[in-house]
Amino acid sequence: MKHKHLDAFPADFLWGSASAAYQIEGAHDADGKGESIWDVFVKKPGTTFQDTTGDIAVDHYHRYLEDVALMAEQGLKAYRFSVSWARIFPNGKGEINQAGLDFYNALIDELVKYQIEPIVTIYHWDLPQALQDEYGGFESRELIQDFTNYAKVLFEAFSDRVKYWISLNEQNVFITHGYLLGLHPPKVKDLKRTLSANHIANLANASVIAAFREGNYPGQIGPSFNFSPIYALNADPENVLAKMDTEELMDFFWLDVYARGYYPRTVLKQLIEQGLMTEPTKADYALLAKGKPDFIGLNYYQSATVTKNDALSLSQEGMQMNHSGKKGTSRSISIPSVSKFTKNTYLEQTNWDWTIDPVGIRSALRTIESRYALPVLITENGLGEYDQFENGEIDDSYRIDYLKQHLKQVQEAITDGVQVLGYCSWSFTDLLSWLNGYQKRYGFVYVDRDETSEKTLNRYKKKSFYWYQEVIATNGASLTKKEND
Ligand code: BGP
Repeated sequence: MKHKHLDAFPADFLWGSASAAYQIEGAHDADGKGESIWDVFVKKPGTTFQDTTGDIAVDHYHRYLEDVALMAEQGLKAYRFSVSWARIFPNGKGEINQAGLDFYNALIDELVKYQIEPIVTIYHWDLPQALQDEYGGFESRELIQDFTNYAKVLFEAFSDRVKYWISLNEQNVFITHGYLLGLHPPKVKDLKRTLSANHIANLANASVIAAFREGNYPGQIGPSFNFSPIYALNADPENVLAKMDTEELMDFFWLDVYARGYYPRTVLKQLIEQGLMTEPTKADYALLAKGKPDFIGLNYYQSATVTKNDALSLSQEGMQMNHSGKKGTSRSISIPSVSKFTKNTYLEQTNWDWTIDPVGIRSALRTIESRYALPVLITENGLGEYDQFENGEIDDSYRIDYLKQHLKQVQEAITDGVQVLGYCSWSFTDLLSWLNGYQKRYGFVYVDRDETSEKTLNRYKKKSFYWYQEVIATNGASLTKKEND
């Protein structure tokens, strides 16, 4: 729909930015921290772009005061970060490492000092290696209790100052990349194991939310989901059906469980018939019912477009992801008997072949509203690009354009009637892009390092830093201001 006038952003809108522990902190073995599955995984040659690791990352662990001062200078209202489980419990459970709690307490205090709302992600992919070794991590139900105990420690320690919690970050990504595609730890490629680990992750997510409710902690909690709206290439009814099948499989397979407590029936039926899943038990359904979130965290980067696929098996060519930043080197996968992913000729792509689709964020917001009627906290959205540091300046006008187009669509969605609590860009400083090294930059703040050297790790404000500063100061009014006003 078209609006004559756009609603203003709510007065308490959380203008934020986001990060994750492994991607920024460094200090991988400092002050009693245990190893995570990422600490171990990245050391195997050939797993990441140019064998980059987060051992030092952008050294946020030692520079958080400087980073938070920059956030305050920009005027951020919220900062989303994750806690490294292995800093709190070096072995995943058992004895607490007080130094780990001290670090996050100090970070939270510093944010609160500047009236920046801390948004804490409890799990952003860095499982303690000890739990992977002991019982296979997400493949064992033992994980549910250990994850809940860890979360409770965070609730007890931080809920006097933290009002927004993210339970799991992108379960759909860490499970599919870790157990189906073999791209993330534990590097498994097995559909049945994927579905089993995924079910356990669902139960762990619900258990943590239930514990939050039982503890009567103030504030709100929900998972962050990597949501790609799915489009049919055209109005061929077979393609439209392929779109429905694909979104049930790729989006509602997770979102329905979070918000409704059960899997989409059509997907579950097929998986049970193929012997890939069993019907969850009554006890599992009871736990899932207790795990309803207060909001959905939306991580939005791109949409996807599909056509029907009559082929019953995977094509020999297989999927290929672009981790090098050489445009056009990715090859998308097809889902046997469901759909084939195809290029959307209306949309441009980044150098890493990610489709740029601002309207897609409005579609994602609208879908969450119409299907679940839950508020949304946008927990990630941003552009990974090469940045040039020239004469002490970084002109990232392309990032400004990307963020501006997306934020305008967020405002359209608010005007449509979607409840949007806030918007966190990805990311505040440049950081390690899991499999893509340091050259794929996302930040408002440039960090002087690359794949081969930590260099100075000095921070420099990009053009987008000042642009977002104005967006926040005007509560979004600058987004729709005429260029020559
Ligand atoms: C999301 C993750 C983030 C971040 C982002 C960008 O999936 O939650 O941690 O990495 O994507 O992705 P990438 O670093 O692969 O470009």
